[in-house]
Amino acid sequence: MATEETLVLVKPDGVARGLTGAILARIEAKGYALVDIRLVEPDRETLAQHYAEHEGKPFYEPLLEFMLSGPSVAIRLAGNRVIEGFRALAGTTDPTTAAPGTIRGDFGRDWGLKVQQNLVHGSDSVESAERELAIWFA
Ligand code: RTP
Ligand code: MG
Repeated sequence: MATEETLVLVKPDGVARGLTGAILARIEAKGYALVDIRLVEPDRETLAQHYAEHEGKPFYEPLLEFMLSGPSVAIRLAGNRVIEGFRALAGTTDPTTAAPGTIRGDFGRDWGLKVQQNLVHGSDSVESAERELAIWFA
Protein backbone atom coordinates (compact mmCIF):
# COMPACT_ATOMS: atom_id res chain seq x y z
CA MET A 1 0.00 0.00 0.00
CA ALA A 2 1.38 3.40 -0.95
CA THR A 3 1.98 5.71 1.98
CA GLU A 4 -0.87 8.16 2.45
CA GLU A 5 -0.36 11.91 2.09
CA THR A 6 -2.30 14.88 3.38
CA LEU A 7 -2.28 18.65 3.08
CA VAL A 8 -1.65 20.55 6.30
CA LEU A 9 -1.85 24.33 6.47
CA VAL A 10 -0.58 26.39 9.37
CA LYS A 11 -3.10 29.16 8.91
CA PRO A 12 -2.32 32.92 9.20
CA ASP A 13 -3.07 33.00 12.94
CA GLY A 14 -0.59 30.19 13.58
CA VAL A 15 2.15 31.87 11.55
CA ALA A 16 1.48 35.35 13.02
CA ARG A 17 1.56 34.01 16.56
CA GLY A 18 4.89 32.26 16.00
CA LEU A 19 3.43 28.79 16.51
CA THR A 20 4.72 27.19 13.29
CA GLY A 21 7.66 25.58 15.08
CA ALA A 22 5.53 24.25 17.94
CA ILE A 23 3.04 22.78 15.47
CA LEU A 24 5.80 21.20 13.35
CA ALA A 25 7.35 19.74 16.50
CA ARG A 26 4.11 17.89 17.29
CA ILE A 27 3.84 16.60 13.73
CA GLU A 28 7.44 15.37 13.78
CA ALA A 29 7.13 13.89 17.26
CA LYS A 30 4.13 11.88 16.06
CA GLY A 31 6.42 10.43 13.40
CA TYR A 32 4.97 11.79 10.16
CA ALA A 33 7.32 12.72 7.33
CA LEU A 34 7.63 16.21 5.89
CA VAL A 35 7.69 15.69 2.12
CA ASP A 36 7.46 19.37 1.15
CA ILE A 37 6.93 22.63 3.02
CA ARG A 38 6.60 26.22 1.87
CA LEU A 39 5.46 29.64 2.99
CA VAL A 40 2.46 30.63 0.86
CA GLU A 41 0.50 33.82 0.26
CA PRO A 42 -2.53 32.53 -1.63
CA ASP A 43 -4.76 34.75 -3.75
CA ARG A 44 -8.53 34.74 -3.50
CA GLU A 45 -8.92 32.37 -6.44
CA THR A 46 -6.69 29.73 -4.82
CA LEU A 47 -8.64 29.99 -1.58
CA ALA A 48 -11.96 29.78 -3.41
CA GLN A 49 -10.80 26.51 -4.96
CA HIS A 50 -9.56 25.18 -1.64
CA TYR A 51 -12.77 26.07 0.22
CA ALA A 52 -15.24 25.39 -2.64
CA GLU A 53 -17.31 23.06 -0.41
CA HIS A 54 -18.05 25.97 1.95
CA GLU A 55 -19.17 28.54 -0.65
CA GLY A 56 -22.44 30.16 0.44
CA LYS A 57 -22.06 29.33 4.13
CA PRO A 58 -22.20 32.23 6.61
CA PHE A 59 -18.53 31.87 7.54
CA TYR A 60 -17.29 31.64 3.93
CA GLU A 61 -16.44 35.31 3.32
CA PRO A 62 -14.90 35.87 6.78
CA LEU A 63 -12.93 32.66 6.25
CA LEU A 64 -11.47 33.90 2.96
CA GLU A 65 -10.67 37.30 4.52
CA PHE A 66 -8.94 35.56 7.40
CA MET A 67 -6.95 33.33 5.05
CA LEU A 68 -5.91 36.43 3.04
CA SER A 69 -4.75 38.27 6.18
CA GLY A 70 -1.19 36.95 6.10
CA PRO A 71 1.05 34.09 5.01
CA SER A 72 0.34 30.44 5.77
CA VAL A 73 2.68 27.46 5.77
CA ALA A 74 1.68 24.61 3.45
CA ILE A 75 2.96 21.14 4.28
CA ARG A 76 2.82 17.90 2.29
CA LEU A 77 2.79 15.30 5.01
CA ALA A 78 3.15 11.54 4.64
CA GLY A 79 2.58 8.46 6.75
CA ASN A 80 0.20 5.55 7.22
CA ARG A 81 -3.28 6.92 8.08
CA VAL A 82 -1.83 10.44 8.20
CA ILE A 83 -5.16 12.01 7.18
CA GLU A 84 -7.04 10.87 10.28
CA GLY A 85 -3.89 11.02 12.37
CA PHE A 86 -3.26 14.69 11.69
CA ARG A 87 -6.92 15.58 12.26
CA ALA A 88 -6.65 13.87 15.65
CA LEU A 89 -3.54 15.94 16.42
CA ALA A 90 -5.38 19.11 15.32
CA GLY A 91 -8.51 18.57 17.40
CA THR A 92 -12.07 19.53 16.61
CA THR A 93 -12.95 22.67 14.65
CA ASP A 94 -13.98 24.94 17.53
CA PRO A 95 -10.77 25.75 19.43
CA THR A 96 -12.61 26.72 22.61
CA THR A 97 -13.85 23.17 23.12
CA ALA A 98 -11.16 21.20 21.25
CA ALA A 99 -9.58 18.71 23.65
CA PRO A 100 -6.54 19.82 25.60
CA GLY A 101 -3.53 18.00 24.17
CA THR A 102 -4.52 18.88 20.61
CA ILE A 103 -3.09 21.78 18.61
CA ARG A 104 -6.38 23.67 18.59
CA GLY A 105 -7.18 22.75 22.18
CA ASP A 106 -3.82 23.89 23.53
CA PHE A 107 -3.15 26.98 21.42
CA GLY A 108 -6.55 28.21 20.22
CA ARG A 109 -9.61 29.92 21.61
CA ASP A 110 -12.50 32.13 20.58
CA TRP A 111 -11.22 35.67 19.93
CA GLY A 112 -14.70 37.09 19.31
CA LEU A 113 -14.11 37.28 15.56
CA LYS A 114 -16.42 36.34 12.69
CA VAL A 115 -14.69 33.07 11.94
CA GLN A 116 -13.05 30.32 13.95
CA GLN A 117 -9.32 31.02 14.01
CA ASN A 118 -8.15 27.50 14.65
CA LEU A 119 -4.50 27.53 13.57
CA VAL A 120 -4.38 24.57 11.19
CA HIS A 121 -6.11 22.86 8.31
CA GLY A 122 -5.91 19.15 7.53
CA SER A 123 -7.49 17.34 4.57
CA ASP A 124 -10.50 15.24 5.59
CA SER A 125 -10.34 12.34 3.09
CA VAL A 126 -8.10 10.76 0.47
CA GLU A 127 -10.07 12.56 -2.25
CA SER A 128 -9.76 15.92 -0.47
CA ALA A 129 -6.05 15.39 0.09
CA GLU A 130 -5.40 14.70 -3.59
CA ARG A 131 -7.49 17.68 -4.65
CA GLU A 132 -5.93 20.06 -2.10
CA LEU A 133 -2.32 18.93 -2.66
CA ALA A 134 -2.79 19.69 -6.36
CA ILE A 135 -3.89 23.23 -5.45
CA TRP A 136 -1.10 24.06 -2.99
CA PHE A 137 1.76 22.07 -4.53
CA ALA A 138 0.93 22.49 -8.21
P1 RTP B 1 -10.18 22.51 8.24
O1 RTP B 1 -10.96 22.23 6.97
O2 RTP B 1 -9.61 23.92 8.27
O3 RTP B 1 -9.15 21.47 8.56
O4 RTP B 1 -11.16 22.48 9.49
P2 RTP B 1 -12.42 21.59 9.74
O5 RTP B 1 -12.50 20.49 8.72
O6 RTP B 1 -12.36 21.24 11.18
O7 RTP B 1 -13.58 22.62 9.52
P3 RTP B 1 -14.51 22.90 8.25
O8 RTP B 1 -15.91 22.57 8.64
O9 RTP B 1 -13.93 22.28 7.02
O10 RTP B 1 -14.43 24.48 8.14
C1 RTP B 1 -13.33 25.08 7.51
C2 RTP B 1 -12.83 26.23 8.35
O11 RTP B 1 -13.81 27.28 8.36
C3 RTP B 1 -13.77 27.93 9.61
N1 RTP B 1 -15.08 27.84 10.25
N2 RTP B 1 -15.56 28.80 10.98
N3 RTP B 1 -18.87 28.78 12.45
C4 RTP B 1 -17.65 29.24 12.20
O12 RTP B 1 -17.27 30.31 12.62
C5 RTP B 1 -16.77 28.42 11.37
N4 RTP B 1 -17.04 27.21 10.89
C6 RTP B 1 -15.95 26.84 10.17
C7 RTP B 1 -12.71 27.26 10.45
O13 RTP B 1 -11.50 28.00 10.28
C8 RTP B 1 -12.62 25.90 9.82
O14 RTP B 1 -11.38 25.29 10.09
MG1 MG C 1 -12.47 20.89 6.60
